[in-house]
Amino acid sequence: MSLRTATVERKTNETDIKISLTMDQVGAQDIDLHSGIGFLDHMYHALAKHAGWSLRLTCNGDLHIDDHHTAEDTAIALGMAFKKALGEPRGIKRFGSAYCPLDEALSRAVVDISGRPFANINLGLKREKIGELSCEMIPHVLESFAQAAGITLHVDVLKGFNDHHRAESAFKALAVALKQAVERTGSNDVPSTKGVL
Ligand SMILES: [Mn+2]
Repeated sequence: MSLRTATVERKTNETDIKISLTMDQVGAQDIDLHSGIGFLDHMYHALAKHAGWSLRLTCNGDLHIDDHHTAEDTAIALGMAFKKALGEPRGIKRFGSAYCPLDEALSRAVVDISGRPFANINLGLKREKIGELSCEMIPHVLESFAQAAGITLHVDVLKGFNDHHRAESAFKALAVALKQAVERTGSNDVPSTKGVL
């Protein structure tokens, strides 16, 4: 079985991003995140940790403007890395779903490694920002990831008073759902009635 790993470099006038992602980590996970936005690093850390990934990310973005390009572009680059690491989706479970709580908050994530990008994200955040990350960017990060990864993604925060908890439980649920969806079945089958994804 080959190790599913990818590196992505994505440079625009707004951001300069380098990512390395390993899905099938053997031994201790190596997670090192420097997006320039602390709370975004915290969310990507939760995602990597609970998906079982090793993930290194650096971003030199135009944070003197605001957080928008950095949040969006790191999510796109991460989605690209996910897709590249996964390669042709053969011999995987394809579907994944998970509920994750964080204290009073509870989130549900459902994924389909479908090859058809779609996201429906309902986080119900009420603050303007968490740390230096605008709350409006948090669902957009998940949408951008799904778009670039070519996956169908539904994420709903079902309960929770604290916005930090709501967001973090959503990323944890996504992590667990993704881990399940990319799990190897031991076959070499394309998990689709169409024979192609
Ligand atoms: Mn936290």
